[in-house]
Amino acid sequence: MAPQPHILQTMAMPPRIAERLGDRYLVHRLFEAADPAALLRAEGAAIRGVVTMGNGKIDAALIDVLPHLEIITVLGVGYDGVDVRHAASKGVFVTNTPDVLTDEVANLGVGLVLALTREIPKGDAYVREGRWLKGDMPFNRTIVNRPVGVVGMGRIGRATADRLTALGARVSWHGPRPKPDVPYPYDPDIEHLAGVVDGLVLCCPGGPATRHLVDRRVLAALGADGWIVNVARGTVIDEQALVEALMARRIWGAGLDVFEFEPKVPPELFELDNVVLQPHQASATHATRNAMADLVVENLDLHFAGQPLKTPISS
Ligand code: 8YV
Repeated sequence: MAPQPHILQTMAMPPRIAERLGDRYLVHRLFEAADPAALLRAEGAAIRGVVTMGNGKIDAALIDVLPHLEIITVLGVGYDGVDVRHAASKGVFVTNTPDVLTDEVANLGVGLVLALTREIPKGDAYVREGRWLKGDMPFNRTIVNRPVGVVGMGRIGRATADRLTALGARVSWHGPRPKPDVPYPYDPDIEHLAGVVDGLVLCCPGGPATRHLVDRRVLAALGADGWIVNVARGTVIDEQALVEALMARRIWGAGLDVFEFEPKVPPELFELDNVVLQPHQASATHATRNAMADLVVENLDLHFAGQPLKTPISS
């Protein structure tokens, strides 16, 4: 029998991963190691595969202490934590989990748009606290027939745009380049887009190319009636600028599933009634996380069987 390939699991993950990796792999759990550096010294040369999460950091230094590494698998569609170029330079494959989470992430994004504009958490508190007995809750905002901007028109952006359209919004979008198959109007300038829509929904990849894409200028263009929803990466927004704009009511509200320094969330946000917060939950349903785990395992199995990968990332 061929020896079991050694796999390094860098972060805590749903039990499905451990169950599915079963007895075919020898899994080393870096996140549980009392001395991670000692684990890497002892086992580094044996490791052939890495399993990490979308927000997991696999940098050049880690890749370099794993001289026989062949594949990095990311449980997530975003792989901004992985130094893909360095991996490629060492002949290491990288895979992610696209498609299986698209609908789920788009659903949460649209859920945040509705929770924010229709003030669902506020309404819940209004009922629980008995305030309804004293009078009706004030009216809230609509997206029906209103302009909404989607930033990033990959799979998740497109699914989000389609859902917003079904709900009655008039969608236009921004990304690095126009796409001929997208039926929504394209705006090459995010600051301009922010100035003509009620709100922006961020669905783009993270990483250096989109770091602080939403900066003070974009927030100023959104204006005091504008809102923003982020299911992309916390790094896409200048978080400090966002907090200041929300506190000063220079923008109307924000629905945030992701943050710049997760799981740390700026405490100022906890005091604000114009934000809806989520702990990076967009793909986190049982069914979708199981499908993501299965895709990670499928890619590993294919690789170690000498077959082409199902969802490779090309750097
Ligand atoms: C997960 C994500 O929260 O897919 C992504 O890029 O951010 C989320 O689906 C994360 O990857 C945990 O695995």
